Amino acid sequence: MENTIEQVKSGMVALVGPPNVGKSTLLNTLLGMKISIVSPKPQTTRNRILGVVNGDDYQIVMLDTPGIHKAHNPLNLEMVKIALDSLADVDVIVFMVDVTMPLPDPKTSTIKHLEGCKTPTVLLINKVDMVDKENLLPIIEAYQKLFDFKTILPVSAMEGDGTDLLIEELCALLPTGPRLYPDDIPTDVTERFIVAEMIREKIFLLTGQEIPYSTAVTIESFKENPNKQIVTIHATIHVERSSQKGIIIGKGGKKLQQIGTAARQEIETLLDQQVLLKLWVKVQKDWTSNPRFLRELGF
Ligand SMILES: Nc1nc2c(ncn2[C@@H]2O[C@H](COP(=O)(O)OP(=O)(O)OP(=O)(O)O)[C@@H](O)[C@H]2O)c(=O)[nH]1
Ligand SMILES: [Mg+2]
Repeated sequence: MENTIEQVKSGMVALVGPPNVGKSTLLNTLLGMKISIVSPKPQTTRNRILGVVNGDDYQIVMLDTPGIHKAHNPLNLEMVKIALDSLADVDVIVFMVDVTMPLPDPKTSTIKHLEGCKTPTVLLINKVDMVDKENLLPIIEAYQKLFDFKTILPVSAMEGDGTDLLIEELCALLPTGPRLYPDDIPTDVTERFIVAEMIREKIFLLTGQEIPYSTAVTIESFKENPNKQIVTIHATIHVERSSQKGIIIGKGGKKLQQIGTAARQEIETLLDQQVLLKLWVKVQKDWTSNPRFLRELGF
């Protein structure tokens, strides 16, 4: 009997661009589930988040990445490095911009990182739900002059507008081969990682100023009750200074409670189980520039 491996359009795609343009939103929309956290603040994503988008005749392995920005401290330098490293060894680059933002300067902006890359690059102009359609053409034409994009697609990652066309375009650029990942596993990140990220997302949503950028979350324990009724999760929120600890905890513990409730609800949806979430806040002095702690966080 002949043993043939199914051949499909299959390969790796890096999703890169400036912060806050909607990269993580797009990954979640394509997957039909939330694995990558989203917030209205820039520099939300800190890691490379792999998502496997499967169709009957394709498998797109998409890498969501931190927004490329001018980095100063070691944490941000690591984040930008993760994004730039993802440009190597992919079959296609998807570069995303926000239609409401001014056109980038090709010499100084993130676009300069595409120069010299031989990999075919698709430009996604995201958030088109925010502008009138008739204003799009001049924007597309202006981007055409900036770089030799294979194609330029206006999309709304949030509303899923233009994503079918994106998949078609990616399939046209991907090689034919076997699927690289099993087709029933949407990501390579662990549940523990996503849980920590969901807590971090709530901190991005519920606190201001420098607090989100001074915060990291680690999972201390993750215990499933033998009768599978409830999962108990203990997590630590690390901050850089003791004044920040007070802000995260809030008056009478209110802020921490808000963060915990919002995170728990989302973790319950993810795990499809009841969750008991316990949060601690710990000062890890100046952790964003502490190489050892950054290593502990997986950087
Ligand atoms: N109106 C509109 N808003 C969007 C769309 N896509 C994303 N957003 C919003 O834009 C903000 C940033 O979205 P993210 O997906 O976190 O952006 P990102 O590029 O992953 O950001 P970083 O991880 O910080 O680099 C959030 O408030 C999203 O809800 C879109 O298509 N339309
Ligand atoms: Mg992101």
